[in-house]
Parts: sequence; structure tokens; C-alpha cells
Amino acid sequence: MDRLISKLADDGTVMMAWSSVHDTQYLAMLARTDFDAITLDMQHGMQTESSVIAGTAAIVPSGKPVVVRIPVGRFDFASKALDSGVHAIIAPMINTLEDAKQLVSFTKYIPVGDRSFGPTTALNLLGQKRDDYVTQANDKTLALAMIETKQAVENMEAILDLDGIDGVFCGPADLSISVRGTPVPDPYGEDTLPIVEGMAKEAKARGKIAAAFCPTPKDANLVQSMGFRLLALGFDASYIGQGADKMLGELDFR
Ligand code: 3PY
Ligand code: MG
Repeated sequence: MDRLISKLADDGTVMMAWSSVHDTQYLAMLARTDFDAITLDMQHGMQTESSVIAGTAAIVPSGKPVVVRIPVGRFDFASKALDSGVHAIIAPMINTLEDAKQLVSFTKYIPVGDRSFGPTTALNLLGQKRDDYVTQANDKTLALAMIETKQAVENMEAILDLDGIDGVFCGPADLSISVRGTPVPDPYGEDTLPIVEGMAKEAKARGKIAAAFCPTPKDANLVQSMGFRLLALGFDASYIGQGADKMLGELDFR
């Protein structure tokens, strides 16, 4: 159960793969890379309810924690994903304190939230005893609120102050769209950098986690230097595409 929080202890930086592809053999391979954790993306990625459950079962034996980004507002599935053995939930578009309360209600057991009892699959997969799991889950599984609109930025401090919210997760593309008022994203563009820095600062001030999606290693280096410690890097297409192109690029005859 400590898989994710132990990696974050002592200010460690955790690198997460970000996966849209739901083949279980592929996910087991991804889990054998040097990534510290695997995120299954249901919002824009092609992960589905059944692929998250099957994917979690395929990844957990590797010892790596599984993180799930639920679709917008699918707090019911946040509970079920935790029941399937997942270690953290990333919830997109948490714009208001009300949204954050909903997230907490479905991801934390009483007295913090109202998560309903039923982690049988998680117990089997993680090799946990029932009472140990339910008494430790609130601290050892994470609820991360995505901050990716102007409205969310306005409400960020209240969201971070909420008991049960373990941290904020920066969505740099949507944030730039919301700030600029155009549909063309500019992740980590100049105009959003002060906001992004503020996320790290406010999270740290409360002893909470600053997490972020990083399209490129350059972005990861930048936000890590600002204090973000849970970083999702790239996505499947970049892992497969860049790996293939690198091998082909090393051929002398092409
Ligand atoms: C964003 O950048 O908006 C995200 O949601 C990252 O996946
Ligand atoms: Mg987004």
C-alpha cells in the first residue's frame, strides 16, 4: 500500500508513464521500464472501465503503483478504480470547492469522505488484510485535483485546504487554453508560468503534493525545479514513436 507514498517521501521525484493504450501485455511491458508508476488515462486516453481493471491486474505484480485519470465527473469510477487496486486518482477539471468535495467523498473512507466499502479485488492484488487496508487507505491512496482552468486557479487555495485532497495536478494544455481564451494550447507558455509556480508553492506550503503533466523532458525539468514532485512524462505514442525513430536513425544505410 505504501508503493506510491514511499516514493514521494523525503522530497523524492516520482516519474509516471501516461498510457492511453489498453493492451495488457503492453502495459506489463511499460511497467518493466524505469518509470516509477503507470497512469491509465480514461479522460483523453482510450482506457475504459474494463481496461483499467485488467490493466491494474497486469501492472500490480511488477511492484509499480497504478494511477488512474478518471473522465470528468466520474467520481463513482474513482471508488471502483481504488477497489481494483489503484493507488491514486487524478480527477480532471476540478474547478470549484464543490467539485473537490465530490472527489473526496468518493475516494476517502469516513471520517474524511464517504467511500463505500468493497475493496476485495485490491486486497487480493495488493496482498492486504481488510482492516489494514481500510484504516490506511485514506493516507496511502491519493486524491489529486486537476487545476487546469482560470476558475480552478481562483479556487485553488480552498481546494488545497480541503481535508482529503492530497495534492493538485497541473494540466498545462487546458490551463493555457483557459488563460488565453483560444483553443490552441501552449503548455508551460510564458503567460501561465507564474500560475504554475504558484501551484507548487501553495501545495508545498500545506505539505501537499504538486503534480503535473509534462509533454516533454524539458517541461519535466522545468516543473521539477519549481517544486513539482509527481510528474507524468509524455504518452504512449511518444514512447513507441521516439523509440522506433531512434533505432531507425542509428542505421548507417538510411
Ligand atoms: C492538460 O494539459 O490539460 C492535461 O489534461 C494533461 O493531460
Ligand atoms: Mg486537461
